[in-house]
Amino acid sequence: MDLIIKNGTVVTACDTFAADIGVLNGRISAIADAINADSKTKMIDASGHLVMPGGVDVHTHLDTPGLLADTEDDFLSGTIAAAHGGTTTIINFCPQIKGRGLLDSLAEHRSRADPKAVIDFALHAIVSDPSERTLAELSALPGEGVTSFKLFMAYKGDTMVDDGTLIRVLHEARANGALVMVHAENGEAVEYLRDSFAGQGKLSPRYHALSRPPRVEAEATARAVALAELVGASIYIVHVSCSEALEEVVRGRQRGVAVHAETCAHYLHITDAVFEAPGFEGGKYVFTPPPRARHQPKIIWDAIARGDLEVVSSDHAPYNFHGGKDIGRDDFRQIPNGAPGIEERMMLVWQGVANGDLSPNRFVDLVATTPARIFGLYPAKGTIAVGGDADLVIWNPDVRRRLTQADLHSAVDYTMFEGMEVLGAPETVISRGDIIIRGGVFTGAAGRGRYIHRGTASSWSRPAKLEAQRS
Ligand code: DUC
Ligand code: ZN
Ligand code: ZN
Repeated sequence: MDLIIKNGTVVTACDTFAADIGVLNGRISAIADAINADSKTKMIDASGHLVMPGGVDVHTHLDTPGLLADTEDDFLSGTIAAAHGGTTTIINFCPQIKGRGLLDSLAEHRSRADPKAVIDFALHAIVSDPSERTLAELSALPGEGVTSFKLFMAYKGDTMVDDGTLIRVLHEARANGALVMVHAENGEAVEYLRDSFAGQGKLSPRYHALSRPPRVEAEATARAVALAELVGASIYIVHVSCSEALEEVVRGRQRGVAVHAETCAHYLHITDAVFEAPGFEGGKYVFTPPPRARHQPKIIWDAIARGDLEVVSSDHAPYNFHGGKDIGRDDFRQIPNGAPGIEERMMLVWQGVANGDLSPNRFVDLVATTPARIFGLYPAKGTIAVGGDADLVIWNPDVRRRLTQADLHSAVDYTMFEGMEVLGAPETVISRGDIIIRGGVFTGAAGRGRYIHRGTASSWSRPAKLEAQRS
């Protein structure tokens, strides 16, 4: 064996047990009471620690050009930051380059990622220019390992698509075994509210939130679910932030629609109280959907504990505060939309375990197993099983850490969690058998991360009887 992790407590989405883990050629080759090393085998003593699957973050925006600014992290700084946080796989959104096709955009994005990524990565295709030519390319994407297509129901005049496009893409996705992901906000309603606040001279960051209230998210969520139902397709709602949208997800499932739904770590901790800070501080928290009212995080915590929300991702969209967000100091409409969190994500969700709201197994399910299953990465990723990739995080549940930008590894110049004390943090991170983080030090190399050719969803799908009725 190349590596043995001894004396740890193994935690998967279902089980917790004491075992040693043996690694050979990048894969888990043994899980047993006691595995003995020979003199050439590397050993890690995980006594007093938890050994969990490396995190799977299925919602990141590395190396992404934007209308107002480009994201700060490329695949090097972004994946190093992910690794420091315990994440060993990401799925990044591949933007459709204006005037170019999906396959072409994919090749371009790959060429930027391949030489830099330090952990394994896959891609989702954003469909923002739904010409006939673009739509004709959808069926070719699964052959490239891209089995999920993302559409925006907001951002009028930019990436927003109409219902007709959403229906066509759902149809193509169903035909090709792919999954449609939607940013669910009613873009027309957002435009109306933004214009009306701007017309009254209301231009500070809090109006970003006030122009995107929960009903805007809930209406689009209900519509997306209804359209998926009509087409007989599965759908994945990204970044659910509030009870109103959550209710629409649950209602759809009760009707038998195959609705997957994620939330993001910031909705568990950040509320619209951030807009009470003086000056332009609120600009740091301009992400979409926006920070919600103070009663909402508890609802989101309960939903991830119950399983109504199945995945917690980061939606890492890193724009600098200085020279980025502050372009919109005098007008919230000019603030680049998104925030960093790729490194903080797992520690933020672990606080639910620290507080007794989540079991360690539920934590693993939310941050690794279910995302891997929904997006066709399982069982190579997302669990600890013989034959799976040796992507592991050795977690110290007893360490206390104060989050601060100076200790984090994204290229962005702030964290939304500055000064927050967390209990529990990753100590050693292993990717395909390579120790890439040890004692807070990155020991991997640029370009060692591999592109993952994804399969289709391996989680629950439509019940066979319902499927038969519709075809
Ligand atoms: N939606 C995302 O998913 N990410 C960044 C910005 C946005 O609106
Ligand atoms: Zn979005
Ligand atoms: Zn996003």
